[in-house]
Amino acid sequence: MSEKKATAVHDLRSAIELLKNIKGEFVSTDTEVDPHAELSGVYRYVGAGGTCERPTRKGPAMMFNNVKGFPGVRVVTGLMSTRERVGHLLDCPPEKLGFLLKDAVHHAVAPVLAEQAPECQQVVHYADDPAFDLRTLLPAPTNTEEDAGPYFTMGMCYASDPDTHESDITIHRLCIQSRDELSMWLTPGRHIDAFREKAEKAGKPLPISISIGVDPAIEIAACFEPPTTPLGFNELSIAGALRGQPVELAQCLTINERALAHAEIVIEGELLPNVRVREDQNTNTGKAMPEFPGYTGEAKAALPVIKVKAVTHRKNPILQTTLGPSGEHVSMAGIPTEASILDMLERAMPGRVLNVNAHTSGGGKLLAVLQFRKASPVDEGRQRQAALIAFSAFSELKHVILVDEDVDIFDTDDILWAMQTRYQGDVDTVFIPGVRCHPLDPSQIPEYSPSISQQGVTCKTIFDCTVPWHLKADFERSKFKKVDVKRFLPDFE
Ligand SMILES: [Mn+2]
Repeated sequence: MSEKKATAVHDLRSAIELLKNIKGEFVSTDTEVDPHAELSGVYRYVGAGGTCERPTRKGPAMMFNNVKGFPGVRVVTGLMSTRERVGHLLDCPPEKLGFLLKDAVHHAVAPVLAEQAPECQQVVHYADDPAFDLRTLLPAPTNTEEDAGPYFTMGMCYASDPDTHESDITIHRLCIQSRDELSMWLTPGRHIDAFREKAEKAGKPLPISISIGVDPAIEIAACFEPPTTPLGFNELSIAGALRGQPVELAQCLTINERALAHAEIVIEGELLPNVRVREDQNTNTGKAMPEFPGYTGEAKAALPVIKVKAVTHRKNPILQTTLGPSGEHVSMAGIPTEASILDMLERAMPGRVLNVNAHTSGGGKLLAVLQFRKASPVDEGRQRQAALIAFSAFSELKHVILVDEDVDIFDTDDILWAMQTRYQGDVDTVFIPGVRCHPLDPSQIPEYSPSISQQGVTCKTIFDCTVPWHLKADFERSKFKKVDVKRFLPDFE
């Protein structure tokens, strides 16, 4: 589907090269940009999309070649901010990406230690050097004027169970707190938090590496969650399956942990036991950074701290970043969500659910649209069972919209058409109140609804926009003649 094969992609630079060869997928600027609020402000207009404040749009990935105060470090953002671009990067039709990832989970290829000297260690900065300062070394963007500080938003955090040595990779929000400290927010239940708690109970620090700027296959694989990837499942093995070759790791220089050998930048550090910081201690803004639901998250009062021991990087490194509410989050969170739902549904009721879209409006987490084919009278009602299974496959899902096989689930107009003509609110809405969901949805608070006992609890809801089986004949779409448009417009695609 692309002029250059995505299988040649093995790191950030080869991914960027691929995009440069596809019309409309990549732009860059040499104009100086301030990483404080300006860089994200620019990309909001250029290509963020997603749940960002309007005006925004679906647009190209963007490289900033001239970052104010940071000569020698470029910043790239929006690499995966459209589903079409992810399709190019993984060499897969956009509507089939969920299936691609589902299959990759079942063909896991474990990572290996790189044989050559790792590219990510071409340049080394040790934190015990008095001149070391994260704040002047790396242009982590402050995404809006009211953020708690500069954030690494695309850090692949890699840590291991202190007892079993099983490893996990996840993306977490990391705020620079001082010359050698980062705060880390771990949503409850995340696997690295389980490792951290174990180490903390033993009074020990937990080694952690943060790899920034890697193959997009790794960035998407890192976003899988249980039950698809249970505790102990190294998500790097999914990236290995996607590329047909193992992800290469590098032994860190100052900690007993590994990092991604082809990363642009690696931060080595330790999660300290029994140390907490207030996320906005340096700015007192009360806010953290823009998050996937389209709102700026509140600064947390007490977060674990990473004491940084070294930063290593490639020559002329590229710092990769993302906007929390952008379409990039939808790709990274949503496509693994689709894979998880498809996987469980295929085992539970093969052939009924044709496809799933973890829709942009929910950041890839809150809303899933299921395309269901009723094949016989007893399939009536099974579409709602499919929705219940989707909630089980991905616990942060809040809403499921069910549509029939003749509705395009990647076309919001078509989804809403189904809701207008194949849905009656009083009989087609199923409420499941009092279920825990994702804490970043601001409506999930007791002040909002008497059925919400605590922040993060919600009313999960099924919107059944499928035609009841016995009425199917009354709901055929108008049948236009099938014609060859190229006879009339030769350039038509
Ligand atoms: Mn995990």
